[in-house]
Amino acid sequence: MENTAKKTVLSCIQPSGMLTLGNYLGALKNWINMQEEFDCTFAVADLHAITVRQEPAKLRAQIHSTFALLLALGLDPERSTLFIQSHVPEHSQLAWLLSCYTQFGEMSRMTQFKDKSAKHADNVNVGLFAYPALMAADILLYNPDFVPVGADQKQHLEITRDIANRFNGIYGDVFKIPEPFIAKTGARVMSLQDPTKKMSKSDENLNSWVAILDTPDDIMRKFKRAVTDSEARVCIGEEKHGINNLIGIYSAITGKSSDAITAEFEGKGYGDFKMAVGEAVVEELRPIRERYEQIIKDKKQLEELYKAGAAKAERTAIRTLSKAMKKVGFVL
Ligand code: ATP
Ligand code: LTN
Repeated sequence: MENTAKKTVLSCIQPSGMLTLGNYLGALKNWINMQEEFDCTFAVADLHAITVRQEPAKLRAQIHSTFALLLALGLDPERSTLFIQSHVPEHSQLAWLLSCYTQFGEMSRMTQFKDKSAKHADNVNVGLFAYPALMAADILLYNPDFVPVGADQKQHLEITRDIANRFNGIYGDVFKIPEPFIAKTGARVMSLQDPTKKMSKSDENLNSWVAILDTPDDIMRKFKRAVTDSEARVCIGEEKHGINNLIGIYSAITGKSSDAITAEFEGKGYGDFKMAVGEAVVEELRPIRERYEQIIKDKKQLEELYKAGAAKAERTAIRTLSKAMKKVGFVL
């Protein structure tokens, strides 16, 4: 039974490629922990993914695989609501409403829009610009208390709060004002090849990032090749970006402090340390990959789960959308 006393959580992830160790440590691992304490709703944000050009067959496969991965990670469809964004049309409908309460000027300040329009200069479409209104709709439909995201999404959370406050200011209390929830550990995993940049699945250097579904051999090879420095001492240091990053990853997985890690590798070389980090990552990801391989095989079961998830999500979404539409003056 649903426990109405529990605080609520909502988050989404785009199906825009292979999810990385950065996505896992920065976002997804938190989702799993939050299931214990909160009433959670998580979605695959496929509508957001088409703000950059996607190949249809590939997009379809990625939506399936991202949903399967959420299950493999341990998100439980009995306990949490798991669905695919485009299956709940209220997201697009509320996004349109909210876009009429969002100013061109405030939208123009979004740094993700600036970054992505520079990266995709041949396709600076209106959807890419209006992206935060859709994200605000994703959130406000479910009245969550908390929205767990990586640090890069904070600005989108702030605009969501501004839009909600503006709407409530005109029409009364329609939307709950959500709080961002940003993890302390693993919030920023860096590239293994250039540890001054964040680990990103869109990085062309395949050795720079680890996919959650990489094989143990691939993971070990990438860690063995990870860029470090010439000091050969495993400790945090201002200029030791590579080692700092490896310590951060090892710490996020094992729960050990950086001092404990330094003590553990005293007198040992970087080679040993890289092997240990690689092995810790392999063991952390192994059960996820094994479960994923089972889950992705059963398309029928997957379909049943995402359909049931959408039906459950839509019950809440319809309620919020109707309330907002009524307030604006639509005939329902
Ligand atoms: P890209 O790497 O293609 O720029 P992305 O992985 O940053 O995309 P999303 O898939 O939208 O973009 O990210 C999903 C979540 O993972 C977000 O909450 C984001 O903050 C988090 N995240 C992404 N990369 C990292 C990273 N290197 N370290 C920590 N968290 C990350
Ligand atoms: N923009 C987010 C993905 C996203 C999201 C959301 C996150 C879409 N809708 C609603 C939290 C809540 C991203 O790029 N990580």
